[in-house]
Amino acid sequence: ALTHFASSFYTPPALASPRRALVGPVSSKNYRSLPTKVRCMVATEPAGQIVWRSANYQTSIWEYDFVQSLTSKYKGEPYTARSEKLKANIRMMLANASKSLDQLELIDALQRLGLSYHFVDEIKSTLKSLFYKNHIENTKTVHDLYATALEFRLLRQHGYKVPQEVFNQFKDEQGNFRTWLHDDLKGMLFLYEASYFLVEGESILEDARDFTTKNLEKYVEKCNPSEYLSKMWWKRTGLGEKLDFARDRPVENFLWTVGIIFEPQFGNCRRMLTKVNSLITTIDDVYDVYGTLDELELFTDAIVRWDLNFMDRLPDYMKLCFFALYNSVNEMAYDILKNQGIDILPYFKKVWADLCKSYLLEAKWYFGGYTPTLQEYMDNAWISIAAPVILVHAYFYVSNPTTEEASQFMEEYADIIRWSSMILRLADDLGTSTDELKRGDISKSIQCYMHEAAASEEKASDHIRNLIGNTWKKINDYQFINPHISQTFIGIAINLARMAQCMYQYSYNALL
Ligand code: 0FV
Ligand code: MN
Ligand code: MN
Ligand code: MN
Ligand code: MN
Repeated sequence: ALTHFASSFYTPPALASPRRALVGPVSSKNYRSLPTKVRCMVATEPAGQIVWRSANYQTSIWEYDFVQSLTSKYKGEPYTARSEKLKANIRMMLANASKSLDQLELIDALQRLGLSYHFVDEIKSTLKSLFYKNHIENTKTVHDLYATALEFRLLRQHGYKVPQEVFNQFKDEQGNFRTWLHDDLKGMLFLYEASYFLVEGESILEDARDFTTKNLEKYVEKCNPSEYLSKMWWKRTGLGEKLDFARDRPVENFLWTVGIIFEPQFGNCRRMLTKVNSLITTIDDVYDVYGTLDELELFTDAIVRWDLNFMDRLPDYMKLCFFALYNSVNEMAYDILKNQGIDILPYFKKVWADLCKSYLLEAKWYFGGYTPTLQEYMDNAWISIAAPVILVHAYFYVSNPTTEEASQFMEEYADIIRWSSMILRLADDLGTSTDELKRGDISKSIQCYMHEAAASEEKASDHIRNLIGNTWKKINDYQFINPHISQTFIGIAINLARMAQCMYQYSYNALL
């Protein structure tokens, strides 16, 4: 009996015995010309017969003639002469370096760049004289940890067995590495690398490796408290794999955050917003694509109550989303409580509940076949685009407000949040509504306006673009009227709107 990977890969009668074609020598040409469908098939036969499968690989894109045609313009003159000149310069630098540390650093750089093979002899003689000076004649020079470790490593790499005891000077009376070394990051890193050149029985180097590993890890954690937590966070939620109807787009979600705030010191904010965006897009798809109205009512209720006890009423796929959202948002709020000492969970809960309520209203419109007026639509849609969720999360990751400032924020910033949200909504509608309607979704701003004003799609799109333009005027004015308000936050709100226009410029469907 033939078993197929998928019934659609049905074997055409003419090739009903594809194994025959493969018995005996088969030229690659014949093999390639077999129809793709046949190659996808697995044949399982009673014992003794051939079982044949194929990975269905594409044929090579590297045609022989193409590979042969590749050349490099860097061959021959003037590049040969230039490279000889540069090599001579390096030899001079190595010979003329006044300090041994300069020589060592140069050798290290050449090795790391993969260029040291040009200077084998020079490097050899430099290290030889260094070894004799420092370890045979024992001319005492005081080195810090970094220089000692660098010299130790390079000499060992090149076959000189420098004794491990050179590191004893960095230990205290009890034989432990001195605690002040913790702050010498560069020294730590170089000692760590040096420690890998140990041989059997060299316990000083073993200790060095443990000591530096522990402290370097601590340092990384201190710089980036959530680095470990966020790494593949998305994979750990399982949402990408388990919810096949939903978007699985962590990279695109990250790209948005780079547009929202790019400066290096806000890396943590970007990591958190990537999580937020991933949760938003997944839950949006639950409401727009997959959930029945009954299920969506239950889900909304569970989110509004923010209560795990309501989870058992949900279907399994919703349990997964609910639990992921609940854990992730609680964890973010916990982070802020721990690091900044304020409890902002109520604000997070509120924006997520508002979002789900706005999603539910849209679902009701959809299942009821209702087309609202543009105004009625927009009163809900600036929330359902999720910008308030994004912006409220962002606020707490870029500022360090007191409890009082935090509660003021929710009122004082309402306008700028609303305008930024409107632009995101309108730009998203311009970019996504055609496909959304095809898929089965509610009327978006364009369609609401077409319905209400009996306008053509073109006229309606113009109207929406006008609304975007008018909203920009308000945003621009806001900065003049409210000079006391956090510039960083206003920057985020503005950038979200700018990013929306950038992302949806050519319709966003290729990305989402
Ligand atoms: C867009 O999806 C979407 F989910 C956005 C813009 C929310 C924020 C997410 C990121 C910034 C990544 P879709 O067009 O399906 O949203 P609607 O609200 O139209 O269903
Ligand atoms: Mn998927
Ligand atoms: Mn959607
Ligand atoms: Mn939606
Ligand atoms: Mn949309």
